[in-house]
Parts: sequence; C-alpha cells; structure tokens
Amino acid sequence: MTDHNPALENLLTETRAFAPSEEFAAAANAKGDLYAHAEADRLEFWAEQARRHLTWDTPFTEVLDFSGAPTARWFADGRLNAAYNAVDRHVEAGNGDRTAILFEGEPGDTRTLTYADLQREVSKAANALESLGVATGDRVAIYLPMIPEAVIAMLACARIGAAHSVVFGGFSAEALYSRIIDADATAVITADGGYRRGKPSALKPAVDDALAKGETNVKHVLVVRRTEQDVAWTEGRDVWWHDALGEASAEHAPVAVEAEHPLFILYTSGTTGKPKGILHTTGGYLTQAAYTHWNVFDLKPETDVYWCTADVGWVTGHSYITYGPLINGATQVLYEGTPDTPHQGRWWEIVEKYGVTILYTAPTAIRTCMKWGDDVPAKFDLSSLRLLGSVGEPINPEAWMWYRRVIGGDKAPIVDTWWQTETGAIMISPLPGVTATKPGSAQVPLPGVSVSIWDDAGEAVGPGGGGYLVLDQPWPSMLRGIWGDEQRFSDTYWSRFPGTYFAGDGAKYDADGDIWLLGRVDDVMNISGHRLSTTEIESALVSHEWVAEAAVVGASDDTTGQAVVAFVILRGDAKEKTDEVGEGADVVAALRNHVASEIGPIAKPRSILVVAELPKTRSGKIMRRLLRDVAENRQVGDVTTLADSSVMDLISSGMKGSS
Ligand code: 6R9
Repeated sequence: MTDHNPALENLLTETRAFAPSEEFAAAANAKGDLYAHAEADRLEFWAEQARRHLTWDTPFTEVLDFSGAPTARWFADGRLNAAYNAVDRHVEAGNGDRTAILFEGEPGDTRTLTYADLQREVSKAANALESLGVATGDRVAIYLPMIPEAVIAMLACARIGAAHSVVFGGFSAEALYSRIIDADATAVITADGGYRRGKPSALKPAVDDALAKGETNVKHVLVVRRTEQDVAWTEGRDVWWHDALGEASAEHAPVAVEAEHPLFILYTSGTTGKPKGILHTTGGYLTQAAYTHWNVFDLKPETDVYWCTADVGWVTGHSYITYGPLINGATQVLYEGTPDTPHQGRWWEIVEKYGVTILYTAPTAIRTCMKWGDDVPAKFDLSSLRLLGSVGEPINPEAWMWYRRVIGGDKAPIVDTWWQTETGAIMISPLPGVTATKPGSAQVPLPGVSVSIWDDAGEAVGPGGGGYLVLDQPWPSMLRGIWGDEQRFSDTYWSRFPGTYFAGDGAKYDADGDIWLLGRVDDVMNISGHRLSTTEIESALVSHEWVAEAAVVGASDDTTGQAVVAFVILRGDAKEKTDEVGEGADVVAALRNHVASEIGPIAKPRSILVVAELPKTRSGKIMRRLLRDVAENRQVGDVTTLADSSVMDLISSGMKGSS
C-alpha cells in the first residue's frame, strides 16, 4: 500500500468542497471547539460525554482500564440501564407524549408510538420475558421483521440485563441455528412473518427448522402476530407475544447493570467460514452511540424527524435506530419494506409524508435510486431534508454529488460515516456544522477518536500516503471480544500490528490530510506491481454518465499478476445517450478509455461486462468473491448469503456469452 501511483492520486484530488451554510453552522450541536476540547484530555472528554448523554444509577469514578488489553473496560464502576436511558427518563422528564416511532408498514399500515407507549410496551415485554424464565445474564435471539416489536424486544432484553442477539430476518434457518448455538440463547423472539415486496414472507418456519436441527437451550419462542399467516405451533414452547404481553404488568423496574455488562452480541462474517459474535457492553457503547448520533446527525429532538433506512439486523440498526436516537429522545421513522414496493418512489413518498429532516442510508441504495432516474424523487417534496448520511461502503464522488443535488436540494450537508460492527459507533465522519465536506471522503476522525494510517512496516504515513487504517487508542464503544473465542479476537484485530486495532480497510490521506477509505484490504489489487483499489476504479466507472453501478475485481492473470475485471449496470437512460453518440457505439471500449483517462492506462479493465444486477448480500454489500469466480472462469462458490441467488446464474451466462 505504500508505493505511489501518481495517476491514481488524480481521482483523490477532489477539489470540490461544500462548507455548511452559516445558518447551519450557527445552530449546529457540534462546533469546531469540540476537537480541541477532546484533544486537551481525551479520557476526561469521554467521561463528560458519558455523563452528558446518559443517566447513571451509580455514577462511575473510573474512566478507562486497558490493563487487560485488548479488552478494555470503560466507566467500569458505574451502573446503568440501557432501556431506562432510551425510554423511561424521557417520560420522567415530561416528554412521554413525544413521538418515538412513526412506523410505516410495507402494505401502508401505520402506527405511532410515543415514549410513554414505548415505556409501557417495553415494560410489559420485560415482564413477559421474566415470566418465561429469562434472567439477567441470559441471551435472547431476536428474529423479526422491521416492525416496532423489534425495537421493543431489544429494549426489553436490555431492561432485564439479558443480552440480545439480533439475527437478520433474511438469514436462513441454518444461520439462525448456528447463532442460537454459539450464543447459547434460551429464548427466541420472532413473528409469523413480515411484508416484503408486496407479500407476506414467513419467519416462524425458519425458527421451527432451526430448533429442529439439534439440541438447543431454547425454552420458549415468543411469536409476534404480523401477517396472520398460519403457523405451526409447539405447545409449551411457543407463546404469542400478544398473549404474554396482555397478561403482563405495564410496570417494570429496570435492572441497573454494571457498565461492562453485555448488552448484545451481533454476528458478522469474517474472512473465514464461521461468523464472529461481536460483543458489546453497556456504558461505553451507549455513550458513543448517543454522542455520535447527537453530533454527527445534529439531532434537535423537538423538531427533527430522523430516518435510518438500515435493518435492525445490522449494527447500523442497533446504534442508529434502537440506541442512539432513542437515548437522544428522537422522533424517528421505522419502515418495514423495500424501497421499490409498490413503486420506486416509496422512500421519497415517506420523506414527504413524515417531513423527514435527517436521512441515513447506504451508497448501494443511493446508486440504485440513481439508476432509477432523477424523475422518481422529483415527484416528491424533499425540502424537509436538512442533513444526509451515508454508511456501509465507500461512496463514490458521483453518487455523493447525486445524493447532494437530487435528494439534498444542493443544501443539506452529507456526512459520510466510517465505522464497523466492531467499532460499535461512528469513528470517522465530518461534523456537519464544521467540516467543509468533500465528495467521496469520510475525512476526519471524530473528536475523541484516534485514527492512523500505517504502512506494511507499521510506520505512520503522512499526507498523500496510503496504507492500512488502524485505531491506535481505545474508544468507548469498541468491541469487548468475540463471543466465546478470545483467541480469534486477538488474532483478527490485534496481531497484524501487535497492540493496535487493525480495521482491515485500506485508506489514504489526500494532500489536505483528509482520509479516503479505499475498501477492504482484501479488495486491493496488484496489477503489474501497481497497487490499485477496486473502489477507485469503480468510482471512475460510475463517474461516466452511462454507468449507474460498477463492481471491480482483480482476476489472476499470467502476465500482470492480476487484471481488472469490471461488471457494470448501465443507467436507465443510457440507451438514449448511447444513441446520441451514434448507432452501435461501443460501450465497453468507451468505458475502458474513460477509466484510462480518469486514472491511467494501468487501471483500464481487461474486460467489462454489462449486467442487469450485481450479487449483493442482504445488507447490500457487493460479493466480489463471486464476481472473482466468474472472472476467473471458476465454478461460482457459496451463494447462500446473497439477497437473490439467481443473479449469479445470469451473470455467469452473460460472461460465457461475451467471451
Ligand atoms: C457500519 C458498517 C464495516 C465495513 C468497514 C468498511 C465498510 C463502512 C464505510 C465503509 C467506506 C464508509 N464501510 N462504512 N467504507 N466508507 N463510510 O457498515 O459495519 O457491516 O461491520 O461493515 O464496511 O470496509 O470495514 P459493517
């Protein structure tokens, strides 16, 4: 990652910068002095955030204990309850009537829950769990659609001090089973089903299948009725959510736990087969979730309507739907379904309907909307939006500009937020009232966060340099381990550079010292001894007016080591545009030349395949491994985590047809 390729740097010399308006800057929660404040005394800064954003049952006196590195202990002698912080204290402060959740079901049904409603529901659910034998310290698996009960279930677990393990509703029975076993869950909370793409999609059968795969310690399955599908029933084990809550008291005393008490386990895939159960604890995690949500999203609880489009099955849903926003007393939209059901303007219709002011979504969704065309969002009034966020993968400058112009009305700041399941909360991001934002760059570590970019030898690089992103100081929401596998925790994150957290992402500084994320280091290609990032070439492709989305892989090549192979989706209107350049314009040749002129001839893809879809996981990440199989003419590997496994058949047959 250390060698220089001057041509590459062109793409990263982004000259456009968008300073916040004076009005935005003046009213912002975070002002520029936050950086100096954090730098003056980092630990004291975090202690202040922990006091400011959370209510403690027992105040802490210790801030950080890293003597057991790599496992940190933050605020360890304090006690608190997560659900009390997210719900009850708002009611106690007189805000019980404030709307917490504006739920929009995919079929168009709606529900509004105030903080007082949430307090009642979470308390009943906590009592129900306790009466089913769930106790402080247990683990509960949650396998639900995006309905309010998902948030209520998480908070009910937290209220009694049981760790939740949310398993994304799109995962299979096998995946659910392995997670239940690994965490030794004693209860499962699920639903009959949820609505997806215009029809009910069953969930309960997957739970039944999972529990039939082998011995587990699951004693009870709580089932929310959502779709009213028929469900198989195991007497004595299965309990309807509405029956259990119907009998339960609406009063429940939250259990004050130690700051280091486990809050949740969330499984994420690593480079090897078995998913890792990332463990987060209570005090530090909640501190950073609330602090980042407050400052990065500039939340004004009385007036904002916040919407994070993630699923609670992912970490973004944990930190920026359930915990951060509710701790901050936000009013937020929760949407059950897909963006194009029943039409491609559904999201924008929701923004208009609820007057959404802050929108947090992923580049893949932005590019998909870009592909559907500007006229779709143009039909809706998006003028309420005042801040936009991006997360999950590097956002290429063209998608960033489109997001700003078409969705943000050329005025809403964009915060590109870099973080991971492991980091628990945002680490690198502009501050919207302070930073002049740059299309494509996550830019700067947040106040209190320390980031560095190191070369192969573990030396820090300076402006213009590139290498591996590392986190060289502990942070409050850092993972506390991999559930049941201490060795893997050390090996995965703390051994590449002993004692320092290795994020697995490539990054570089531009001349201004802003950070650009370059994708996972395993996506970095080596072509004729030159290091090229898949992201940079994808970015170049997407900057062409015909291209909506691109995925690039390095395929092994006898001559050059690796060769660039690109898969592109053309924009809906590309047909007219190519016609303008004349009949039979050679799209592939034009795009190859475009990459050559954007980055340099070295980056020119060996082949470009025009495809209708790209293989994506259910969380929207492109599965480059599968594209690499196609590019290297191999049998396509395991496709079970794809959102739509038929996509690979189409791509493989297209490849054969084109060669
Ligand atoms: C929150 C989340 C983590 C990986 C991370 C990186 C990529 C996330 C990014 C980004 C560039 C951003 N990533 N945000 N890359 N810019 N703003 O996505 O967690 O699912 O664990 O993924 O996602 O590669 O290492 P997770």
